[in-house]
Amino acid sequence: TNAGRTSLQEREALTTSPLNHKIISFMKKKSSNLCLAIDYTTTEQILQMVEKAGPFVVAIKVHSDIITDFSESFTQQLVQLANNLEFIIFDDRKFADTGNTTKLQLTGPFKIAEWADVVTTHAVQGVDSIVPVFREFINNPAYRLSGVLLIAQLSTKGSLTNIHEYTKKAVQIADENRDIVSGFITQTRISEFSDILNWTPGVNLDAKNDSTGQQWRGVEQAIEIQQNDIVIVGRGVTSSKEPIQQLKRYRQTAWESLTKEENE
Ligand code: 6AU
Repeated sequence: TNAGRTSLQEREALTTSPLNHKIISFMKKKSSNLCLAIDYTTTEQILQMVEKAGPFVVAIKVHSDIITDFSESFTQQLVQLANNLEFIIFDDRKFADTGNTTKLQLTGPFKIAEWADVVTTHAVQGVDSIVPVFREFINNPAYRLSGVLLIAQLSTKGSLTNIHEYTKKAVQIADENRDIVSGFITQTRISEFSDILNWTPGVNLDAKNDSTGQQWRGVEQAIEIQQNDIVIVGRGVTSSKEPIQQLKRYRQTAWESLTKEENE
């Protein structure tokens, strides 16, 4: 059930993050709480999928470091599509190093801070190596980067984020820095602050796991029971023979789950 869930309207009123305002406006406009993870390795494959999928999602997630022909022309086209089709660009870089190294990675050959709206960071390196670095980029209008998603829980089997107080400590970093941490990567809702959005990977309607540690569950579990906001779907769509048909199926199921209580 969705009992206790803060409605999208309430969240919109609570959040001060311009990024979350943008995301929530896309959610309402598109009736979608879906982020598509496109883990293809060529720019042509990715851009073709983005053109078709863009209208149905609020975010497109890529891994810039798996793209074999990554180029500035690719990110220019991606930005243009994001502006036209109204989705946010998410580079799932998972930073986890000293603040200085993170800074160099954000501006390095991929120039991530210039084209990504949001990136992921681990919490393992500690608050002082995360917050000041991202704040510098996010507050600088020369960069597109406008928020960070903190990894509080991983979807993988045996993940060490389950150990002791790891998640609790990660949540504390986010709660105290909500001007830059706009969301979590998590399996279940973990913060009392309703302005932080909960993005959840590990969703597949037809399979339970892959051969390398990924664990999937359905949309009802992820949204209604575990109280997440945004579903991140990858291979459930991208490995399918009819990806856009599947995308529409995930979008409808996820949106119905999110808005169930409001519609009852
Ligand atoms: O549905 P899949 O397994 O094909 O794709 C899931 C996507 C992949 C992962 O790199 C990513 O989500 N992911 C993350 C993220 C988003 O940070 C964290 C996690 O715990 N599990 C996970 O699968 O692109």
